[in-house]
Amino acid sequence: MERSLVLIKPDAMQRKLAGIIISRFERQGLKIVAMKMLQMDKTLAQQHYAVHQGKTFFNDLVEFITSSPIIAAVFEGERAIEVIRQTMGETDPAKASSHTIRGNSGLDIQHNLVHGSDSAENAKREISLFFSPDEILDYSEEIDK
Ligand code: IDP
Ligand code: MG
Repeated sequence: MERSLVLIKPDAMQRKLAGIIISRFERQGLKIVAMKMLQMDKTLAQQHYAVHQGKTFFNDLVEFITSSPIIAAVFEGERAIEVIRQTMGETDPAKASSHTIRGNSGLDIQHNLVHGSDSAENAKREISLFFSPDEILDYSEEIDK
């Protein structure tokens, strides 16, 4: 069982695509175990995107991700990291398959709607930036009538 951090980015919130994005991951059999809406500050953005520090697009990326509220969520399931990356599509919507979220609805490489962790190690690090352990809630997938 794996967990991945998903961010519904400012462009997705502004375009009212949050529900569709969440729904696509749920339909892949992934379970929401944490979720919150927040506006990221510069410190959190720089920590979250620390691997990109020094790149040409870093400052624009931090400015964009902090520009408006987002939804942060933890999805859990088998191969969750890979399933989410495949469902999102490639970073640049112009290169992503039209069957993916980014390929179908993303506008450009910055406005690509969604973040998903790219490895188990990064998922762990990213989840801990957004959620304390007691905000991650496990529950059965059986319907409890
Ligand atoms: P990912 O989101 O598919 O994992 P990364 O390479 O980790 O892609 O880049 C993080 C984010 O930075 C991307 O989702 C995108 O919003 C932004 N980004 C990446 N490359 C560029 C670029 O060349 N120009 C502008 N923004 C970029
Ligand atoms: Mg990445």
